[in-house]
Amino acid sequence: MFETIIFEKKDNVAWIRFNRPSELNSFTKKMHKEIIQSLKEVKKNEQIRAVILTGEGRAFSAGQDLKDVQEKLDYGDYLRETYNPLILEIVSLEKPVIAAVNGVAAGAGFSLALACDFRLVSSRAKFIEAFINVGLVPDSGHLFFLPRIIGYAKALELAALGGELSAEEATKIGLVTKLVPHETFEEEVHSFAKHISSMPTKTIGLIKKQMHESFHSNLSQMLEGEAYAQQIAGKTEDHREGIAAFLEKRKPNFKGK
Ligand code: T3D
Repeated sequence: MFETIIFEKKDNVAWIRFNRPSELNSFTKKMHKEIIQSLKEVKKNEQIRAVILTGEGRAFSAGQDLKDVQEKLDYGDYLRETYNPLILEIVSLEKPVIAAVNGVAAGAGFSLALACDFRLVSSRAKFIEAFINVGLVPDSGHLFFLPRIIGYAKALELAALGGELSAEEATKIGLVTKLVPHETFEEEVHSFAKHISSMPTKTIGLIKKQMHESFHSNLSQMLEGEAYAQQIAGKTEDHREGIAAFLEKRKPNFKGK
């Protein structure tokens, strides 16, 4: 069905695998369309309670396909048409999105990992600030997420001066949810996602939404935002199940609704 990605579902978890390994999963227009289409499927399918983005072969993604870029006249228009909708699709999805960074993540590949909610990182992965090497500004939300995740000083240093981070360095500066030995990467990613997908995922979606709101809200607006989200969470089956399980001294069985 898809040409540039593999889309699979297993145990309430969707896997979106970038599938252009000989070009290190660099992004083309077609790939953007297919990733967005699969994320829309994740959004509407109630059985899917978490999604993993990862790469086939040795890379997560080397960013924009540089062979594709030559013919483009206006990069701004291209971003508006491709990367920007993709990043907004990830951020607005009220389900946990996991970047399983299996190998190199460069340029917009790095940006995509930043836009995800959690980053599980193989010991073989590295993050490369490729933009400045080709005279470009980091895009696809890079300048939004990086300072928020690791702080302004380090983010500016990386974005403006370039360079790369090993998986260990990225872990030290707080970029990584979990560093995983490459040999057991796939299993550990799946078990992490399976665990998240058994949590009150509707509430995780609400938390994610409110946390993004916090970036452009004052305290009063956030207090109201939290009250609004709590109103919804308080009416979920998962909340009732959580209370019942506590009182009955058993493990809760959450359904994500
Ligand atoms: O509007 C806009 O379009 C602007 C948006 C820009 C967003 C961006 O992402 S800008 C940054 C683009 N990305 C890069 O500049 C990274 C380019 N790639 C590299 O620097 C290196 O490939 C890596 C450091 C990521 C990995 O190096 P290495 O030595 O492990 O692999 P390699 O030999 O360089 O690459 C293997 C193959 O993948 C090779 O093809 P070949 O020679 O075997 O036929 C190489 O050409 C291809 N490849 C790697 N990256 C890209 C790519 N092909 C197209 N586009 C790529 N980005």
